[in-house]
Amino acid sequence: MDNNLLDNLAIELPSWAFGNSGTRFKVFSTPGTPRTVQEKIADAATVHRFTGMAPSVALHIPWDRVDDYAALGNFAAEHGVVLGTINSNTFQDDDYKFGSLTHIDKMVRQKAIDHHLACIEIMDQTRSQDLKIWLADGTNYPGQGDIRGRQDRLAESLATIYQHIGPDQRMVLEYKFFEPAMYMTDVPDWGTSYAQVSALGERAKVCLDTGHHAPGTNIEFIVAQLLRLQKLGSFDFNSRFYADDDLIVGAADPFQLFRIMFEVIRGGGLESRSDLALMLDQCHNVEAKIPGQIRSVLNVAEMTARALLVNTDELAAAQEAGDVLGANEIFMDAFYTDVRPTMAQWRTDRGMPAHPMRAFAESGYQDTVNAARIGGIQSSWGA
Ligand code: PSV
Ligand code: MN
Repeated sequence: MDNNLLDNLAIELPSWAFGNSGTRFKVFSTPGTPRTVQEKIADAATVHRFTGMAPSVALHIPWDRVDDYAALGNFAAEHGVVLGTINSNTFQDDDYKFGSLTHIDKMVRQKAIDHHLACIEIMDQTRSQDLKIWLADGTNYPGQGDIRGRQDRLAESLATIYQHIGPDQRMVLEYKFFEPAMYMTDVPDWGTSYAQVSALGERAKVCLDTGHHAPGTNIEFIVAQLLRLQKLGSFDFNSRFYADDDLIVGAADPFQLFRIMFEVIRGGGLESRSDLALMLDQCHNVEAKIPGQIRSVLNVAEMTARALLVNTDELAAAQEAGDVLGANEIFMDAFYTDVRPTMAQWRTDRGMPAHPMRAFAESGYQDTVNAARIGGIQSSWGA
């Protein structure tokens, strides 16, 4: 495999990772938590400064609403990053209790559609490529809703939104098999997302959030299949032990991340012509947020570097020869290789700190923002 592909690795950071978050039991606050979207962008830019691999920041609307998005884009550029994916939010308004794009009431559906059109207008100003749609739509009890009717309404709503997606823009539809709806969700799996986006056109693709699968799901298979079909638009990376835990990517299962990155590379997802977007979608409930994001970027980079070590010629030969254990050993040899020293050198060669976690800790950035960000309301869910 081509080691230069590591130079193409770009990981988008979610603005909400820098705000406070928690479980339904408690949201803890942290010193230095951003109060504004500008402060979130400044923190994201800091992650990029220390890793060189996080050049863009995703926004969530309305959490990151501002009056002047072009000015926000300039602010980001001054900090060395760009604004990325615009995430819509139709899950925190009372009108959406029984759904948004699938709602039985046409007025509510229209309200949800209008929100997405407003997001597209923001994308025009921020020059964002992707509109990411995740819906909390679904039902809690068998019989509560007409599954088929909800699919039909979803298709109609998405088609209306898609008509407004510009030639340089894309729509990505994220799936999730549970939560907040517990009996069924309207976009539960990659098959449903694929069916819905395929009906729309080329610029509609699937978003794969690694935390949105049942335990034991072979996620790398889904990656391989969607890349093969040219329908994998983006990732929301995170890791999970139990449910949609939104923990640091690669923390729970580094081997799974390795396997996913192997298929990304195999499917051309790191080639310069690829438009596959790699994004984090995480919450840092108890750990420090900026180092949490640095760690996440490093985890993706390290598993990518390991996946690039797989000797694919030897692997293909072993596969062709039916050498089961030989093929497995080639794969595992790459996974077990510690790439941290070579990654440190790779960074030094590019004028980056060899050890980003250490360099950030020594930089004093956290102390500075802790002292500066006194007063105001810390960003959190819904703010
Ligand atoms: C839903 O669980 C999700 O993964 C979606 O991507 C949302 O936009 C994100 O979390 C933040 O709530
Ligand atoms: Mn997500």
